[in-house]
This record gives sequence, structure tokens and C-alpha cells, in this order.
Amino acid sequence: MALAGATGSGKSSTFNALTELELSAVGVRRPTTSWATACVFGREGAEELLEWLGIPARHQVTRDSMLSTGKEDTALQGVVLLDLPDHDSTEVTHHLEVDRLVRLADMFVWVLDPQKYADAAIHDRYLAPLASHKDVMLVVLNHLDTVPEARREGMLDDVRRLLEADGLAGVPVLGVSARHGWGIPELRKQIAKRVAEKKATRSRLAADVRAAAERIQSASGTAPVPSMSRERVAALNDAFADAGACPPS
Ligand SMILES: Nc1nc2c(ncn2[C@@H]2O[C@H](COP(=O)(O)OP(=O)(O)OP(=O)(O)O)[C@@H](O)[C@H]2O)c(=O)[nH]1
Ligand SMILES: [Mg+2]
Repeated sequence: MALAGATGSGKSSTFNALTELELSAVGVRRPTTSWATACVFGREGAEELLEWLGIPARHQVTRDSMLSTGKEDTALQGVVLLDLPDHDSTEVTHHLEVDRLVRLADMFVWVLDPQKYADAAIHDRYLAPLASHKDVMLVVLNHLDTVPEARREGMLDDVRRLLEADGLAGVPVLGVSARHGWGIPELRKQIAKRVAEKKATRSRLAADVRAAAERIQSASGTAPVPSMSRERVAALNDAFADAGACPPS
């Protein structure tokens, strides 16, 4: 799950609030985050996945190995949370990194702030093109503590209106203040709900694949499988990766 947004919107602060660890540098100078940082919820790492995502070991942490027992987050077990660089600074490498990881992430939390939430950069470049992913997307309006109380609901409605225009009607918009922890429990709940749905979908797909495999087995019998050369296996893997738009291994 990737935390994405403009520089200074509070991605790293939200990442730290969700992980309850001060992992990511929160800075006054912009932009602060240059490389994605990953936190794996649970005890088991996600080495293969993170290697595939191209996130070096020094930018990874396995959350429960950092905590004393009793603080494990069972609802988020298995989640790999990514704190991304900004998409809007003058550092070209930052938005190249964001574009690369946004293509690979399964779920997104877009972190907006009161000053820049209507910026065309995020709506035209990321939100509208991802309209088909709206079931795996959450939007937070951070820095809510800096907005006068009477204006908060109106601003959240304005964000919803813009998302609707992006084709993202129905995507939850949560008001948060990462600095004060406001709205973080609700954000965690929404993430957990999507994680559970994804696990259910995966079990369903696995069951479908198993059923299909059984049908293939009953149609093709149990004769030994002819072995293939390593070259042909590698060529087949590459062709599947190509078809699935995965980067080459
Ligand atoms: N008042 C207030 N300040 C916040 C909040 N969240 C973050 N900040 C501050 O805003 C600044 C930017 O926060 P970061 O978390 O570094 O933002 P970022 O999105 O990771 O920024 P980049 O890494 O540059 O893309 C820091 O000075 C934070 O302390 C919030 O909810 N309220
Ligand atoms: Mg940051």
C-alpha cells in the first residue's frame, strides 16, 4: 500500500502515525523524502516483494521486530506500507520513482493538504487515470488542525466534489491530522477493511485456480509431465511477465 501525495502534504508523518514508529524523516525543508521507505506489518519480512519493488534493505523495516510484544497490529498483518517521495517537486527522480511504484502498488492512500488539494498535478496525472482502482483507494486531507473548525466539513466536501469529477465518486475521504493523531484510527480501520477484502478476493481466486487445475487434471490424466529445458521455462516466464506488464526479472 503506497502513501502518495505532494511535497509537505504529510506522507511521512502519516506513515509514522500508522506504523507508530518514527521511521521516516519528517522535514521542514522540502522535499524531504527522496527514496521510498517500506514498513512490513508482521514478523515475517517481504524480501522478495521488496526486491521486486526495488526497495533496498536499508529502506525497509519489519514492524513487529521493532516493537515489544503486545503492540502487533493483527488487522494489518502482511501489509507492506510504502512512504513515497513527492510527485511535484523539481526533483525529476522523485516523480519517476512515484510513477514506477504507483504502477506496482495494490492499494493507495493519497495524502492531500489544505493548500494544494485542488492542484491539477495530482488530479490529472494520478487520480483521474486511476479511476478504475477506486475500490483500493483512500484519500486523506491532512493538516486538518490548521483549518478553522467551521471550515473543515466544507473543505472535505470540496475534496469529494473534485474526486467525483475525477471519476472517483465513493472513494472515502478522511480528515486527519498526522501531527495530532486525529483520524488515524479511522484510517487504519479503512486500510484493514481493504486488506481483508483483498485477502478474501485472493482466496476466491486461489479456489478458482484450484478448481480449474482439477478440471485440467481430470481431462489430461496423470501421465508424467514432460520436462522442458531451462531456456524454454525462462522464455515462458518472460512472456507471462510481458503479458502481465511486469518489469523483466
Ligand atoms: N500542523 C500540522 N503539521 C503537519 C501535519 N502533518 C505533517 N505536518 C508537518 O508538515 C511538514 C511536512 O511533513 P512530512 O510528513 O515531511 O511531509 P511529506 O509529504 O512526507 O513531504 P516530502 O517528503 O517532502 O514529500 C513537517 O514539518 C510536518 O511536521 C499535520 O497534520 N498538522
Ligand atoms: Mg516525506
